[in-house]
Amino acid sequence: MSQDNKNKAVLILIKPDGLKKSLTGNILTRLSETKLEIVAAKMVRVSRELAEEHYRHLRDKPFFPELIKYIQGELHNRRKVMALIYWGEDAIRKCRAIAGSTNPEEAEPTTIRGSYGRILTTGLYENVIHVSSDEKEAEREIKLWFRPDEIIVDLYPTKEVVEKECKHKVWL
Ligand code: DAT
Ligand code: MG
Repeated sequence: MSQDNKNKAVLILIKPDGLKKSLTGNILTRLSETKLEIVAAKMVRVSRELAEEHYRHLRDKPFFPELIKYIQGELHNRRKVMALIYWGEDAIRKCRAIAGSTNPEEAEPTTIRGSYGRILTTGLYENVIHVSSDEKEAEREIKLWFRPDEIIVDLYPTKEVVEKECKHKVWL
């Protein structure tokens, strides 16, 4: 199963600036041009741990502390992101093409980042969405943001565990 999924899954995050600017519909419409399938979606309140793990490859960069604040919504007073998994042939390349370059000033004007991104006076790129950069990162990020039962297809191998005395909420 997982081999069939090679290069097929990608994590998308609509970042707090995208939500604040009411761009959700717009972004989903742009991404629908890819003809990929949405196989998971949710709103997430991003913890510091999740933020730091997600951006761990950038932890030595001078902009890292601000990047963590950004993805946690502290720069936009919107403490949430929308997380989605798109699935289908060549998903990463297709989504990154529509997202545009990391630097919004260098991104093609017709891309999502080129249209809606900006550079803060501090130098941080405020670029509206996250798209996994390659297959390895996609797998790492998807496993970080989603549990297997939140995804409607089997992307990666799973195992069953029985958790005893694990407290969780159920509907009253
Ligand atoms: P991408 O999001 O295109 O995969 P990345 O993983 O290298 O790019 O960086 C993650 C985020 O960090 C990026 O979306 C915006 C910010 N960022 C990256 N490089 C930056 C830089 N040189 N200056 C300011 N912000 C940067
Ligand atoms: Mg990246």
